[in-house]
Amino acid sequence: MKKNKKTEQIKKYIVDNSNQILTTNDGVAIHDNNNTLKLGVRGPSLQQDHIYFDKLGHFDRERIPERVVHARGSGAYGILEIHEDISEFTRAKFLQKGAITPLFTRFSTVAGFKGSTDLARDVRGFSVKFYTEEGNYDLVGNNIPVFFIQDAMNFPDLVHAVKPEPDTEMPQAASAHDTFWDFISLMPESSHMIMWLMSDRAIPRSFRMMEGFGVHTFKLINSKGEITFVKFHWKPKLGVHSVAWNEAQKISGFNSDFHRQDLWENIEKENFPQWDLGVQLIPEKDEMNYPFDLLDPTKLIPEELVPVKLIGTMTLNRNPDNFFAETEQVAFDPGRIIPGIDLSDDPLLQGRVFSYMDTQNYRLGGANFHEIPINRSINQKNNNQKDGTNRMDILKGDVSYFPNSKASGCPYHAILKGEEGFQSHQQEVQGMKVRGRSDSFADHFSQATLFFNSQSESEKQHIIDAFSFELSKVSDSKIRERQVAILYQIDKTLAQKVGDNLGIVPPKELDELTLSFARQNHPNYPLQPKKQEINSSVALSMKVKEGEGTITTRKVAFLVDNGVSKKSVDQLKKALEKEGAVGVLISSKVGELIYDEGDKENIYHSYLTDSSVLYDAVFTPSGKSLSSLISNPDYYEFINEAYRHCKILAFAKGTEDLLKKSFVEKDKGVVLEDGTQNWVDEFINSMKLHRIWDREKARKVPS
Ligand code: HDE
Repeated sequence: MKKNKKTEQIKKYIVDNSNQILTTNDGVAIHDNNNTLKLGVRGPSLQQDHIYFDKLGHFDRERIPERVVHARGSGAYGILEIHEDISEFTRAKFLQKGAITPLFTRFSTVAGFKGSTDLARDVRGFSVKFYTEEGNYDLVGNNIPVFFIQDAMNFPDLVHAVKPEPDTEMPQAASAHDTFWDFISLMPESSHMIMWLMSDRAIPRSFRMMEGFGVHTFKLINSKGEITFVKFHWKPKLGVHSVAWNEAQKISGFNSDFHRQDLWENIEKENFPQWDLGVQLIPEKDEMNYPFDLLDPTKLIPEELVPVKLIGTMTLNRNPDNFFAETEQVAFDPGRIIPGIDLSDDPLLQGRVFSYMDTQNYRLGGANFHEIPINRSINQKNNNQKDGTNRMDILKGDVSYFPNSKASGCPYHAILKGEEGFQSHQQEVQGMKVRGRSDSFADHFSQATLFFNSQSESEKQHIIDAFSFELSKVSDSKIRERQVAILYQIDKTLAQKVGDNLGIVPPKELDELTLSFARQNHPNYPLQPKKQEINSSVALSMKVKEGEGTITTRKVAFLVDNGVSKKSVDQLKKALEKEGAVGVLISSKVGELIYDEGDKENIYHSYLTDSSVLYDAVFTPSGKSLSSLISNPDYYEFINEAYRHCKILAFAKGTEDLLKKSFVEKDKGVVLEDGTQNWVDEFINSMKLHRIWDREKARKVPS
C-alpha cells in the first residue's frame, strides 16, 4: 500500500507521553507536580516558582479566538481517489485518473459558538483541504449549493444578523429571532437559500449523510491554458437524510455532540464514510447561455441542464489525535488554489479570498500558520518569506530576497526547471471601475420556486412548518409580514399556509422597504426574469426511491428488560448486522440483563441515558420482559415518539396488548412478526426508506 505522505508528516509531530518522565516545557524533569514553592508549608508562595509559572503561564493562554462563523466543527483525515479521466479539462495532477491524494475534511455549523449543539437548524460547512503534490488546495463549501448573499460586502451584516443578538447574546445557534428575519426580509436575494435553510437539509441525520457543494462556479484550466467552468459536488454513498425538526430539538438536549460522535465512532469502527466527487462542466463559450448568471452564488445549475459527472471518491478513514492541534487549527482558505484550477469572478468568492487569509492570521496568531502541522503542505516550500510570530522553519544562508546572485538565483521560477507552476487564467477584462451589481443577478425568486416545486409533499410540509416556527419566534409583526410577502413571490400556497399559521393574509406585493433595498442594487427592480428551462429538478429532493436506500451503520433500539427472549433479540440483531446496521439494547437500568434462556449480558443504555431520537428504528422483542414493559411509561414514550418521528418500528409476537396501549397504528413502517422470515425483510426494506414521512399526512402525526 502506498504511504500516505500527510500521515507520515503528521506522525513526526505526535507527542507520546507513555513511559515518560513529567517535565517542564524546557524539558526539566519535575520532582513535585502537586505543590507550589512556599516559605514554609503554610506559605506564602514564592515568586521564584518557575515550575508553577511554566505550567500556569501556558494554561492561561490555552484559548485562541474561535472562528467568527463555523466555530463548531468536527474533522477527519482521508483520501481522494480519482477514477475518471478529465485531463482534457484540467491539468491539476490530483484530478488525474488514478491519483490518490491525502486530505483533511472539516464539517461545521455556521451560527453557533464552539460549544453549541450539532443539531441547530443551520447550513453545514463542508471544507476539504487536499494535500496535493502541487501544494495545498482548499475546497471550502457547504451542504447547500447556494448562498444567502451575492456580494462579500454584505457578509458581516448577514453574520451579525444571525448570531445571538448583541445586547443579550441570545439565542444561541438559532436563526429564529428578530434580527435574522429583519435582515432576510429586506434581502430578497436570500430567497433561494432561505428555502434550503427551512428545508430538512438544515437538520441532517449525520455529516456522513450530507451532500457537499463548492457553491461558486470555479474554472478548470487544461494544459493548453483553456478553461471550463465547473461546479463541485460531493455525493454521499449513504444517501442524503435528515431528522425531523421536533427530533432535532430533542437530540440537542440528549446529545449535543450527536453529529461529532457519529462521525468519530463510525471512523473508529472502520465504517469509513465516503462521498463521490462530482463535477458539472460548462464550456467557456456557454457562459452566458443560462437564464441565470454563472457568477451569481444564489443560483445552482440544475442537474437536468448540466449532469453531474462523478470523477472520484473521498474516504474519511482516520480520526485526528488531538482536537485542538488538528481540527481547531486547520486553516481553510478558498484562495489556496493550485495549477489547473482558478477562481471565477463571482463577487462573493473574490471577497472570500481576503477574509479567510486575514482571519487565519488573527485566529492562529500570525503569518506562520501554514507551518502548523495540519496546515503544512506535503510539497516542499521554498521562498524568501521569513520571521514573524512562531516561525518554525529555519531559513539557511544570508539571502532572503529575489532576484539574487549570491545564492545562484535560488529559489528560482518553476519555468527554469521546465515546470509551469501556478498560472492564473489569462482573461480579457475591460470596463468602468464601479461599485455596483449586474442586473443578471436580479432574479431572486425563480430558483426558490424551482426548489419548492421539486420537493415531495412531506418536504413541502416541513418547509411550511419551519417558516411557521421561525417566524412565530419573531416578535416584530412588520418583519413577519415582510417575509410572508417574499414567500408569496416564491409560491402562493406556501405563503398562504405560513400566513395561516401566523394570522397574516399574504401581501401580494413586496414590502416598500424590501423594494427600496433591492433598488439600491437594481434601480429598476423588479426586473422581468428570464424564463427558466425547467420547473422541477429531482436532485433537489431528498425523497428515497423505493429499493434504493441502505441501512448500513443505522442504529436500531431494542427495548428489553429481564426475561427478554434471546432468540427474539438475536434473530433481528443478526439480520441487521448482515446489512451493516446495529441493534442496541436499552433497558430500564444499565448493568446486568438476564435473558429468558438464562444467559446474561451487560447493558450500557437505559431510558435515563437514551431516547428514541438517538435511533433510526425501534424493536420490541418477545419474552417475559413484556410483562414489565406494559406498565412502563418510559417504554411508551419511546415508541410513541419514534412513531411520531416517522421511524420504523417492529414488534415481536406477544406485543399485541402493548401496541393497543400506544399511539402506534399499523402502516408500512410498523412491522409485526408473523412467524416467517418475511417480517425481518419487511423491516429492513422499510428502514431503507429512512422514514415513513407519509405517516404525517393531514398532520395526523406531526413530526
Ligand atoms: Fe465562509 N468564512 N465566508 N463561506 N466559511 C469562514 O474563515 C466568509 C462563505 C465556509 O471548517 C471564516 O476560517 C466571507 C460561502 C466554511 O474552518 C471567514 C464570505 C461558503 C467555513 C469566512 C463567506 C462559506 C467558513 C471564519 C462571503 C460556502 C469553515 C473562520 C464573501 C461556499 C471553514 C475561517 C472551516 C469560514 C468568511 C461566505 C463556507 C470569516 C467573507 C459562500 C465551510 O473567513
